Amino acid sequence: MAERKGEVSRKTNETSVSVSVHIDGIGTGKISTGVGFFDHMLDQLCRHSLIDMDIDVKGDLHIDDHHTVEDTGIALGQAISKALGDRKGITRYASIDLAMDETMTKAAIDVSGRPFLVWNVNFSAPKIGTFDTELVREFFQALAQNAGITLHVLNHYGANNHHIAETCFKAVARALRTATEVDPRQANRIPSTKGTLV
Ligand SMILES: [Mn+2]
Repeated sequence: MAERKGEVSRKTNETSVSVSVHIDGIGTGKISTGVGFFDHMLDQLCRHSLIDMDIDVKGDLHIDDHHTVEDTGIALGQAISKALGDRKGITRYASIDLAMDETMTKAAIDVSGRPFLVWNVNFSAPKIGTFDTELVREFFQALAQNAGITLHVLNHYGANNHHIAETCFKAVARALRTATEVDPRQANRIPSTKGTLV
């Protein structure tokens, strides 16, 4: 199997984003978006998916974090889709209920080629520090759309908004890890009766 790596550079009037990923990595990389809390969340995504990620973003943070977060999701999704290629051999489906202190969040993924986000997560405050909590959904919407994955995220319960956000990233990371891993029982086959996942 060819190395599952993908690179994307995307430049607009609002942001300049470069992303490279290696699906079969060990969860290391250099992540810098200029938004501290978002870097912390992307570090979780990288570490727990075991997908190596280098992410460098220069965005119009003098306006707010919105364009930076959304465009990172777009470029990261595109890089993952490129790295997966024809998606041959992947496990395809995965889900996890992820606990962190008082919070529990489910992520369920189908690496289907069909972009879809179901988002059932509510925050009790508009901000975590200076970060807008509504941007968590914006990120995953952009990621699902551009990676070509069906993604459901459900927060069962939780009190602390930092924990609620962090469990979303960690749960998606763990589900993405399993769903994109090669299944040795069907390593040379597209996991679809239709014969294609792109
Ligand atoms: Mn944290």
